[in-house]
Amino acid sequence: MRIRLPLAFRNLKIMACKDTVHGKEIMMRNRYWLVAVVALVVISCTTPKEKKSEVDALKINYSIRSVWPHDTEAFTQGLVIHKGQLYESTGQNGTSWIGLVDVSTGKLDKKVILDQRYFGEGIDILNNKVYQLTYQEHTGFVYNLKDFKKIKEWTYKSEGWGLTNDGTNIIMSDGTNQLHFLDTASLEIKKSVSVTDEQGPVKNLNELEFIDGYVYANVWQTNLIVKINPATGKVVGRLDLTQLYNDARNANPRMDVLNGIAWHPGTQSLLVTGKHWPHIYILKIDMAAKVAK
Ligand SMILES: [Ca+2]
Repeated sequence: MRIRLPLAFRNLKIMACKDTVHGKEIMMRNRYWLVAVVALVVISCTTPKEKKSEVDALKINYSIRSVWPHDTEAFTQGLVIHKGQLYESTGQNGTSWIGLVDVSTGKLDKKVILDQRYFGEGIDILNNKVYQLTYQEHTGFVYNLKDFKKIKEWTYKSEGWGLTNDGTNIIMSDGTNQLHFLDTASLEIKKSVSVTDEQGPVKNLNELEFIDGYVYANVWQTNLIVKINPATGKVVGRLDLTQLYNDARNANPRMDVLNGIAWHPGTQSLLVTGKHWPHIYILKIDMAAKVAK
């Protein structure tokens, strides 16, 4: 790439080379100019690329419809709406529960309180049953939705992170870039899909939500929710919620990462929150896939 220096730079460079009396000074000046020219070349070559990468072709646009309160005591792991009611699961040993959320206060009517040896993770509701994962205990629980009585436990080899369903299968994340599709009766893994984007595997897939044929997953320790084609594992959209993270941090400096996605079919809204966040944000999002299925 040919770099054309500004006229002032070219003239100064010639002046420095003409000075043959103070040789040491010339060397120092030449070094300064070498640094300046290298810096100019670096800036000239990298700035356009950096600007280009800032524009995410997969960006999902959103707007905030409303803001609900959220319990800042809740170390949110799972969020799901079922028949118009909002349920939340929380984590950490000793504070892991499943509750029905009072959306006017954010407080949970606790239905399940896990023994403190379990670190609760994601939940999902399908066919009047509630499914719950634990983090590193390799154990999942199934409850009757009606009374939250435990009806089953199952085990799995991986860690347990997030849950959702596609109407037929339970879909599970485990902190890798894999989505596992479980049979609802046996809870055996029927198939797994590797999630990738332009850069390769997308690891740390966490809380999940199945919306209109796609799996949405928030990526742990980022402000991103990725939209995934479950048939191919390809990421077809990215929702950057840095603005909401900053808003939540300003309201509660003790807050933790983004976690918690629920779809409200009645209002076609996406509910998002995070661990110890003081708010649940109700979003309208652009539902169009950004690339072909
Ligand atoms: Ca969810």
